[in-house]
Amino acid sequence: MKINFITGNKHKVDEAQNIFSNFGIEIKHVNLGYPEIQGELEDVAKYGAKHAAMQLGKPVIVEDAGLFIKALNWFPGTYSSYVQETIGNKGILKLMDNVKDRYAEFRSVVGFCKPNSEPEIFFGVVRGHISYKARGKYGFAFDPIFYPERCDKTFGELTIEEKNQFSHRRNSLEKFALWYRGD
Ligand code: ITT
Repeated sequence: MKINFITGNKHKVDEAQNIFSNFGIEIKHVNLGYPEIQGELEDVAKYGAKHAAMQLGKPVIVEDAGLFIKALNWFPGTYSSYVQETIGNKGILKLMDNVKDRYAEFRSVVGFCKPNSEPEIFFGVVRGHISYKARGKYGFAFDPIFYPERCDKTFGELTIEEKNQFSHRRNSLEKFALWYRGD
């Protein structure tokens, strides 16, 4: 089984490839780009999947994700990409200076769509907290400042296989994979 994954983020492709290998699904990476409307992750994934499926003329998945920090009113959320590129992890740690409630979660929504049909979405989340210091050389973006629940390492200190055992992306892609295979 093969599926077209529309993304410009190579890290997502590597993670998805590793996750799907458990489910007998192969990925074809297509860096087509799609309009990211401003809105909730679900809306972005639905609109993006529908648009990309029409443009490619084939079934596709897209994935929209973000880091949601409770004490910052769930910022950066859907602005994660922009925030990572501008203030980065240093900026987030600064905003979290002296903040006691460090609860945060990564959320991921996979959108699947065939041309001329309506999209399906699959939601994934991983709970955790924001570190005081960036740690680790693995992963990407916010990984070095995020401790998943019941883990004494940040995502940045986990190998891709370890992160993939319980990440937000694992949860959303696994739901999709089971549905796609018809389990
Ligand atoms: P595509 O939209 O092309 O797939 P993107 O990098 O723009 O790639 P998103 O809009 O879904 O993807 O991502 C929002 C940002 O959230 C992303 O750029 C990272 O900064 C951050 N992010 C998402 N998943 C992450 C993860 O697993 N680890 C660390 N940061 C993550």
